[in-house]
Amino acid sequence: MATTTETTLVRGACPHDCPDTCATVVEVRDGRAVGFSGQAGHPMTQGWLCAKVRPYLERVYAPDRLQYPLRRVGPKGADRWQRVSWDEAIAEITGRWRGIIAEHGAAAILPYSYSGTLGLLQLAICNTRLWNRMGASGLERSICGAAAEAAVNATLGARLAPNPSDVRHSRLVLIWGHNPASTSPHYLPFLRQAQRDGAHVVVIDPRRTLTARSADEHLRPKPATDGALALGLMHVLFAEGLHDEAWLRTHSLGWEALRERAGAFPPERVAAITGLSAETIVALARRYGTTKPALLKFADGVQRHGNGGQTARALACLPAVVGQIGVRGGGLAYSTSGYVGWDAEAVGHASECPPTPRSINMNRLGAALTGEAQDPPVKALYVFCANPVGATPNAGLIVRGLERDDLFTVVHEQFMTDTARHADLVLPATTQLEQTDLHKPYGHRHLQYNAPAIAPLAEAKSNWDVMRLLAAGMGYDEPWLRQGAEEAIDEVLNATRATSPRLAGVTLERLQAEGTVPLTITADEDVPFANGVFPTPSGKVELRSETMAVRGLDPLPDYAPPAEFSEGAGGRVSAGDDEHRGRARRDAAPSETPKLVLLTGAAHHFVTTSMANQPRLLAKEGTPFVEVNPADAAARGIVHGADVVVANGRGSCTLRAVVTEDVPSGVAVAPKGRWAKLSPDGRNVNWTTSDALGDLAGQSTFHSNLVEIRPAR
Ligand SMILES: Nc1nc2c(c(=O)[nH]1)N[C@H]1C(S)=C(S)[C@@H](COP(=O)(O)OP(=O)(O)OC[C@H]3O[C@@H](n4cnc5c(=O)[nH]c(N)nc54)[C@H](O)[C@@H]3O)O[C@H]1N2
Ligand SMILES: Nc1nc2c(c(=O)[nH]1)N[C@H]1C(S)=C(S)[C@@H](COP(=O)(O)OP(=O)(O)OC[C@H]3O[C@@H](n4cnc5c(=O)[nH]c(N)nc54)[C@H](O)[C@@H]3O)O[C@H]1N2
Ligand code: SF4
Ligand SMILES: [Mo]
Repeated sequence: MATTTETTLVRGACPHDCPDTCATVVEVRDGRAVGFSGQAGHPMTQGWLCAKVRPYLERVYAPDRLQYPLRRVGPKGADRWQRVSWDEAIAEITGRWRGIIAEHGAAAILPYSYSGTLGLLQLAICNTRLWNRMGASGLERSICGAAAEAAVNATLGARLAPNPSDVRHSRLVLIWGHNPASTSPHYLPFLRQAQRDGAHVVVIDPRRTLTARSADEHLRPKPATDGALALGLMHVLFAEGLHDEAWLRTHSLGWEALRERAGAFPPERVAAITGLSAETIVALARRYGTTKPALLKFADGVQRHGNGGQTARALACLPAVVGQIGVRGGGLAYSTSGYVGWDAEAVGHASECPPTPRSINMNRLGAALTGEAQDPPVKALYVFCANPVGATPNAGLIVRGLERDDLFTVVHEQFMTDTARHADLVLPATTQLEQTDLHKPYGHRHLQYNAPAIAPLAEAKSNWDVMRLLAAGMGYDEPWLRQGAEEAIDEVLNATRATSPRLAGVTLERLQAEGTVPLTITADEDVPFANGVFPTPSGKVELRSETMAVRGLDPLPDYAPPAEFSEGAGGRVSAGDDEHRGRARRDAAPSETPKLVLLTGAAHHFVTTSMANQPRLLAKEGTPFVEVNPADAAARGIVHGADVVVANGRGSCTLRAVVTEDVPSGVAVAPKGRWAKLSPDGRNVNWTTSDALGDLAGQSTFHSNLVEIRPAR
């Protein structure tokens, strides 16, 4: 007789670096996850998951999931391993760390993590507590959106954004250097509805992206010229009296200085810089000045340039010029992460710890490992929730650093990534189905609790469980290094709620019972800044920003091309690394044709390198490719479907040429995320990307990347 086993449903959160922070439901039978879906009725998720996360159970139960701690037996990077016990692994790590601390100090230990999960416990708390207690080197987390975050904060005082569904009130939507059809897919149904109701959608992106395909208008400026375009629009708005002077007088600081700055950007000059026609620029300005409500939506891709900080400043100022801040259906949609900030002391307990001895910019990891970090040099690296060899610029230099015999590297991972394979010890990590967490989104305003649905696979452990073992192994006995998962989350929640009215009534019990809990946003706050409160130093929108001036930066938005475009690619390969530079230079053959700007934004089926090893998603994404315009292909003898070498002074990789009008002449596109070890020549685009820092907040500059492309022999 057949027995019916009971199915339980467990609510969770998608952990990935994505503004949608979907609410998930795991169906569990006999301790095994048998179903995975999006929660019906959730205001953002609306019952469906994106193409990349829908097959999540294939990831959870993948045959190549790491199951046991592994110790390297061959040379570094040779991928030869021996299984060890957790006790042995923890004893070895803490023993090595104690020796390094005794000889060099704890600053010689560098934790490196970023966005494998965005959870409060498994990321934020794990980023801080153990390392603060130890006095390890800090990490400057500026690989993604640091410049835009700083620019938006300086201009408006906080990163607040409209409810995504409020786009239905918009009559005009500018989607600027942002590709939500791939990177925030749950925004698209709201946008489509707005379009059906008559909103005009303009996408501003050099590439014809999935988002651009369904826009009403697609403008294709040259890369990194958006600051000039925004100032050019302001020029026309002010010159034609389309600015909202009454609003500017009441709510902003420095609008006359901005008007003067914009005066230097007449349409003809901006046309020469951006490659758009002067008529197009004037037409867009008039449309933006006369169609209301008008929403400007951007994300982080557009600011990953040497001048990205000033670009983001110009974009953040634009809605104020037309008086569209605080208007339903108008405004700036960048991020909702400013509604609540977790209480930093509860997260990291820094006040009970030694001061952080120094901070290393994560974009400079390769340089740091090969000589830039001195006194002490980095002697130990602990990587979790990140895959720097695949995702961090100037990857060739990172690999050289990881090959150092005197560097002790531990990687805590779900899979044997490009980074893990260079480790001395690899520790198996749980997936989101096997761990507890709390998620605060950056694209909407609902908290999402993630309850564990199944037991950890084999010997996998969560980040927090490993942190607790490491703390115990180091002999640290602070209670906040021993808490259970729920206890740690509860501590931060309570501390944050004590000062943040937006968490009023939000308790752990309620999160566990309801899964999804909206932030408490009062009616006068529902449209960001409608109450006229701007938490800047002046209490106004700072078009002229004192915060920027204090940092020694231009207080007004401006445009200058990124250094890469004037110095040439590879001009900034890390100082003192002549051998690497020489080798990389040889990879870049001398060429008669001008270099192309290589943009490496999001792939549709991966989140950076996460999922880029899942066979069915790889099949959908196809062979690693680079898109080249037909004119550029012809000039270089490049044939559609043939292999090409993409190279500059930093390094090279081999990709399949896709010859297409989807990219304009002068620009090439090869989406990020490919695993080097699954690529034709064992390298990905980040062998070419620059580790130079941008103009604000130590920002990465992935897209300011000049390359040569030639047929592979
Ligand atoms: N499917 C998928 N979704 C993702 C991710 C992913 O890897 N895959 N990554 C996640 C992460 S980590 C992030 S930060 C977000 C990023 O989200 P987005 O910012 O939307 O994504 P990107 O593709 O990085 O960049 C957006 C667009 O910027 C364009 N761009 C580059 N340079 C310029 C420029 O100079 N001017 C203009 N106008 N446009 C330019 C690119 O062509 C690209 O289409 O997405 C998240 N979501
Ligand atoms: N060329 C180029 N490169 C880029 C960008 C670009 O535009 N162009 N964009 C950059 C951006 S925006 C970002 S945000 C970064 C992202 O860079 P990373 O944060 O390094 O992101 P991923 O490459 O997705 O690697 C995350 C890793 O974490 C692991 N992981 C997932 N969950 C857990 C967990 O719970 N515990 C542990 N221990 N591990 C876990 C995953 O298996 C995965 O290997 O990439 C950057 N890289
Ligand atoms: S990656 Fe984004 S869209 Fe996909 S399930 Fe996760 S949160 Fe939702
Ligand atoms: Mo990112």
